[in-house]
Amino acid sequence: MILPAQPMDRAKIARHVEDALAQQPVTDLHTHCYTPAFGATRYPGAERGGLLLWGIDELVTYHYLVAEVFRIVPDGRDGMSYQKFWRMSRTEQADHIWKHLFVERTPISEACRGVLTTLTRLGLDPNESTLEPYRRWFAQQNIDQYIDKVMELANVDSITMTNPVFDDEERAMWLKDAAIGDDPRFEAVLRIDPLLRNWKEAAGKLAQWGYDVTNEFTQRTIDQTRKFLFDWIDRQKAIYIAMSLPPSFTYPDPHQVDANQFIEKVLMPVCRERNLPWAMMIGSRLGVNPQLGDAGDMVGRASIEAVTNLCCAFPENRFLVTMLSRENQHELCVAARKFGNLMVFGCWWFLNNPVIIEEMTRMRLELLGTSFIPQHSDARILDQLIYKWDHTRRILTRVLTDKYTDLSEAGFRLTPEHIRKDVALLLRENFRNFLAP
Ligand code: RAT
Ligand code: ZN
Repeated sequence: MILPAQPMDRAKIARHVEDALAQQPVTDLHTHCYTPAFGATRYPGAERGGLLLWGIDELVTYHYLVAEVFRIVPDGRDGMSYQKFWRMSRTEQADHIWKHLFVERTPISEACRGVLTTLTRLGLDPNESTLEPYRRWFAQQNIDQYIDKVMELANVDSITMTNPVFDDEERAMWLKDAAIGDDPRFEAVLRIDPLLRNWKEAAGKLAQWGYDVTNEFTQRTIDQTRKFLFDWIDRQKAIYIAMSLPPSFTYPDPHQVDANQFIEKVLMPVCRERNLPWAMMIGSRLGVNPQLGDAGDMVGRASIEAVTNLCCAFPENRFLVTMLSRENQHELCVAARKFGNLMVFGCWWFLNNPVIIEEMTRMRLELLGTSFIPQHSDARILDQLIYKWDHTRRILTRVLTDKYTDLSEAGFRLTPEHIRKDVALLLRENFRNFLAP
């Protein structure tokens, strides 16, 4: 008779998991951070000098925190109003948020806690009553070296940008000098939401930019829209194409022939020709409260059929998918069991909270083994890479320790090498392999 393996002790498993997670660099597949060539926030003063946002005033005015401060000091109370807030300078907005969310209240929300973790990991005391000491510290940093420091603290080996070609400011920068994206620490992603959210308007823009495109899907329009995508994939050296889509997104859509045509005749062939995945981020209802700006978007439950129909109809294409509603997570996992061309990724936006990350990660491990990408940071402000990955690594430690303990108790001869291999898949290799199968 073969004797069952001696189970590895839980405390020992926890140590191996923690070490493996600390040592494994992350390839962060979705952020809103930019190379310094796009221009950066300037200190002192926290003036926006471009698209790379960093430093204390940006951290504190993150749109997740703007939403939270308007719960404490709502529009119309204590002389505050949406208009007044948006007229304030960035430093005034930051002071207002610091006072109400960090000094007068306990900063217990995940977005508040994130600022604290970031400051602490940078070696600063997060208990100051004003932002001035932090401002002085940030004013001494050189942005180029600071990127290295942040990447080292977060243990991130590559930052994937989001590059919305329909954003006028950003488009102009790429057109002026495509080398703007060339920085070995960053990779680009072609982001094209308007082509599905509003084809007619997007087609009008393409025509303005010199492509011979009309509203109708003639062969000429198809060819020229493809050319537009090829031009921008090449200019940006994009590693995938991304879109954020509303909860109502469906495929095929009986009411939106344009959207079906765009997917079938333009997007899928372009992705196939360039061997690029299409990242669908599904479930964002934009501008539910437009007065809140970026903070005014909402979540909505979406249809999983859109995903399964696409994976089935285009077996030669690859789909990176994240969904915003908690209610969609189980069916998205089940869909991934059916389609090898579907890669589930991240805990997006309102899901990026410990309680939900933990639940989603456990469910994904139980349904998909290690064949998914547990997280992306969605960092809009460079420094957030530190806390987003710190918090995620803590949760992964708990979840993986539990899972390996179960395995060990089931008789599996677990070694530190198994743990290292799995962690590498989850934090880096699954994404890299999906890009280049
Ligand atoms: O998480 C966010 O900051 C959102 O505002 C969005 O940027 C979202 O992640 C997106 O990429 O559309
Ligand atoms: Zn994002």
